Amino acid sequence: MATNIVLVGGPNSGKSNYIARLWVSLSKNEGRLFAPTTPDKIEYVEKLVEHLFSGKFAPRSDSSLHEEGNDLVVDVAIRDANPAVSAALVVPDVLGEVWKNAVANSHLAQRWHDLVSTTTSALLFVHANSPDNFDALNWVTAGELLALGMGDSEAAGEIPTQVAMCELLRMLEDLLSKSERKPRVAVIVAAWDKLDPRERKSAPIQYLDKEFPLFAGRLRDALAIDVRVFGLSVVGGDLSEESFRQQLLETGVLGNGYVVFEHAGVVEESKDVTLPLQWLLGQ
Ligand SMILES: Nc1nc2c(ncn2[C@@H]2O[C@H](COP(=O)(O)OP(=O)(O)OP(=O)(O)O)[C@@H](O)[C@H]2O)c(=O)[nH]1
Ligand SMILES: [Mg+2]
Repeated sequence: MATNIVLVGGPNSGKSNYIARLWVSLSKNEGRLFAPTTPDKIEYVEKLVEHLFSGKFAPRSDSSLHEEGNDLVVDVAIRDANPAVSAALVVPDVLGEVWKNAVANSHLAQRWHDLVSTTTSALLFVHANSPDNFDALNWVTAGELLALGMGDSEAAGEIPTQVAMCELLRMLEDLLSKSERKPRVAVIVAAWDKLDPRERKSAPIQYLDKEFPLFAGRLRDALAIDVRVFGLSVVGGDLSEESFRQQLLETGVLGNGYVVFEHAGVVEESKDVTLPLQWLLGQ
C-alpha cells in the first residue's frame, strides 16, 4: 500500500523546491533513502528539477497544480536497513494557498481533509527570514503606529505566521491517522542558508524559539504526535545571489544542500536531504 506524505505550509514556504531536491537525491543515490526503480510519471518533478540545474529555484506553484500528476510518486528503499525498509511514496505538491485558506477559514477542503486523515506523516514548512512571514502585532502599540502611518498596513490584515503555523499543527494533530502508530510531523525550516553563520550553527528549534515562540511552545506541547525540527537548504545557498549561482553552476547540484537537526543534544549537519523522510518512514 502507498505511504502518503503530506506537504503542509503556506505560500512560498519551500515545498516544491524540496520535492525537486528530494528527487535529485533519490534518483542519484545521494543519501540513505533511494529510488530503486524509475517511476512511471515524473515529468512534473523533472520540470522542477530543471530549474535547480539551471541555477534557479523552482518557481512558486500556480493553481494548475491541482491537475492530476503533480505528485512525487516513487518507490523508495533505505540502504543497509535491517530489517529492510521499502515504501511506495506519494508526496503530492499542495499549493500553499490551500493551507493559507484553511487557516483563514478554519476549514480544510474535503480533498485535502481526506488526504491528511489517511496518512500518519507530514512535513510542515516554514521559510526562514522570509519577507512573506508576518509578525504578531504588538496589541498595545500597533493601532497607534498604524494610525500614524508608521506600521506596515498590508501586514495588518494578515494572520501572523506563528499563529498560522499553530493552526496548521492543530489541524495535523486532529486529522492525521492514529490507527497504525503515533503520527509524525517533521517541521522544516526552509532556506536555512539565509540565516547568519552563528544562527546556522544553532538547533532549528532555537530559531523557532526566537522567531516564532508561540509555535515553538506548541511544538513542545504536542504530545499526541511525534515532532522533529529540521533546518533545510536545498542547494546550500541562495541562488538569488549571483556569486553563489555561478558557484553552483560550476559545482552542480549533487553534493550541495543539507539538513540541520539536533541529535542527543548536539546540532548536526548532514548532506543527506532525505533524512526527514527516513524519520517519517519510521527510521
Ligand atoms: N535561499 C533559499 N531559498 C529557498 C530555498 N528553498 C526555497 N527557497 C525560496 O523560497 C521560494 C519559495 O519556494 P517554493 O518551493 O516555491 O515554495 P512553495 O511552498 O512550493 O510555495 P507555493 O507553491 O506558493 O505553495 C523559492 O522561490 C526560493 O526563493 C533554500 O533552500 N534556500
Ligand atoms: Mg509550490
